[in-house]
Amino acid sequence: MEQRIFHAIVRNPGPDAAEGLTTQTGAVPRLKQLQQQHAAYCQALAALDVELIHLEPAPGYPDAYFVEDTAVVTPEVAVITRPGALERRGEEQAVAQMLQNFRTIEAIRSPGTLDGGDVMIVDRHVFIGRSGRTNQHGADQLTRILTRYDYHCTHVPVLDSLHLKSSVNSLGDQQLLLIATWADRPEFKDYDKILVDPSEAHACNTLWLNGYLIMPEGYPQTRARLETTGKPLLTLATSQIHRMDGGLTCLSIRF
Ligand code: CIR
Repeated sequence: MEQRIFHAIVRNPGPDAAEGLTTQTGAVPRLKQLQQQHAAYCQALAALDVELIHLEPAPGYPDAYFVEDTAVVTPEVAVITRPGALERRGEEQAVAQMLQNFRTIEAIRSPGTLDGGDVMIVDRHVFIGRSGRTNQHGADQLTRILTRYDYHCTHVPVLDSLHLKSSVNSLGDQQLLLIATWADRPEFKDYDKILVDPSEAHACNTLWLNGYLIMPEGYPQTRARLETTGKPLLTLATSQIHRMDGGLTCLSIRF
């Protein structure tokens, strides 16, 4: 069943937003265009009846606009993360302060590390990526917390991408969008699947929100496959965000 999203925390990209962590070796992101793409994203969410909560940029934290990594929010609880990249540790503080207005707060503690990009919630089932950012302690702590709220957690080794949600996302109705190389992974055997060709890997990071699918522009093969869902489809430019290893889910915390 779809969870209606009422709020989204977003954080405007600051003047240093193009200087964050990235594994992309191509061109350096253009700051102005990156900020425009972020603004268009915010507008798209607002048009889907989501109330935006804007946090100020965090000086010294160029990746802070990828807010998704700093908290995992369910209808019952907000779990503040301990980001896996040392450079990003501290971004979570302003997010925690804001979320305490909405939810009971829990937190991932040392030696645990966890990025929200490694957490995919599908109804009462939570998939937790064990990645370069999320360690076993972090995954175990989140499992313990969410089990108390009646969620069932599955750990998923992520060896070939930054985060779990770089490679798989929920489309609702028991359907997942996932990278074709993961098609036979046992963790996802109970779901219907739409596969993304590795040549369009970035399109895996499609956001299902209030009945709509929001996908990155420029991925025609994946777009054609997503059209078969019958769900209304929006596309957004993400070229500069992608240069920083980010995608559409990373830019907000939705609840
Ligand atoms: C980082 O490397 O942490 C950022 N440049 C990108 C984070 C993307 N976040 C996400 O996929 N949830």
